[in-house]
Amino acid sequence: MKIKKIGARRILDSRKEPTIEISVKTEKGNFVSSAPSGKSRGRFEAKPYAKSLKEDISFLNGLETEFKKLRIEKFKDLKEVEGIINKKIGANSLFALEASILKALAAEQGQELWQFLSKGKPKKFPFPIGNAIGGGLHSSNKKPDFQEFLFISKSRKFFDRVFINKQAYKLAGKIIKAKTVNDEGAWQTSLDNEKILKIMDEVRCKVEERIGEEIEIGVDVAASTFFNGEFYNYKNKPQKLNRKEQINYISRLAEDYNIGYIEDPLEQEDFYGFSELKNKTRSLIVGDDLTVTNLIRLKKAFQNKCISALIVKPNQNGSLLKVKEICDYCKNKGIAIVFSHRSGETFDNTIADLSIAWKADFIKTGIFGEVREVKLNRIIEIEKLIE
Ligand code: 2PG
Ligand code: MG
Repeated sequence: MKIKKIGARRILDSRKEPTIEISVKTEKGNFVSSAPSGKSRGRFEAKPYAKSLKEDISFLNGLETEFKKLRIEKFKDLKEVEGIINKKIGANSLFALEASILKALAAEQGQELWQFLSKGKPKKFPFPIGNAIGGGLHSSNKKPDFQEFLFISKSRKFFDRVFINKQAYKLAGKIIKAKTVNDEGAWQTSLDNEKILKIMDEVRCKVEERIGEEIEIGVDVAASTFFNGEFYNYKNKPQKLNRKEQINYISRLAEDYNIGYIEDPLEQEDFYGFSELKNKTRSLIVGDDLTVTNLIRLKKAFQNKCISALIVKPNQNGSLLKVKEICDYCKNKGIAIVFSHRSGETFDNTIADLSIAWKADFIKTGIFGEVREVKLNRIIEIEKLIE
């Protein structure tokens, strides 16, 4: 495949904050991708831009001659692209660039992106993890300390899973009499963690009773966002917990409210705390800020038996070659893969195709709001296509 032109520009994400969009022009057309951006960003995640968005854009727009010389035919040829880039742009820019190139490559072969990146038809579809009630850095005013209260429908078909998560979301909103949503489309409330968990558990039981299908509840504690270096400093309700107390608190909540999925229950440097908690509970213990889509941190988390699932945010890393390596490592070691959106999103649906191609177990991409739904709808479209 020959690249005719690369165009980088600034667009606004769902939070109206600037992000990067990159188009790759080939004989087959123009292929566009954009990168999202996080708010509760892990301290160890790769920088979104080398120096600034503006400088990444002008660097990319100046590479026309180098890209014109390239011949790329397969996924592994992204190595050539990364050679040209030579670490001169940040993770957001690299992700958007590689995603556009892969879309162009797939089109060159008359394939969908997920098809190009995998062999054969998908045998399974990820379980969608939907943010129903929000707190922490993603919400405003008096709010719960945990960042996300999640529903995970375990229905057989992806289409039904999305529908059931939405039913649970609506019911939860009704019970808490929610009026506003946060930047991820999750309901905002001033209730505390435990009151919300009680309601989530109630909704779970009602939905299971009505629909006759299993639905799980989960939380993203995002514990680093309220850890002050010594204590977990809760504001609603106020409590200061040390490491040991935090582990006991989370494992008690998991037991009392049947929480099946717990993301970032401890701060991003406490590998041993993660493994202590994992020993104490049957819930899935998920690394996000701990592991930041980075193979070295993932290996450390595996060696210390910290996690049973990994959040994969491609723009936390940038290189899709590395993201694939991370997915392969997880498959090898029996760690579940959770592809994830960011709180500031765009209409790009690349993660939907990646989650299918690289056999993710879950996809966390919200319930409500167009930028979230495009990703779910893309997977529904793939499911219909192969039926
Ligand atoms: C998270 C994400 C997405 P952010 O912590 O899992 O929900 O948040 O994009 O702000 O990092
Ligand atoms: Mg998280």
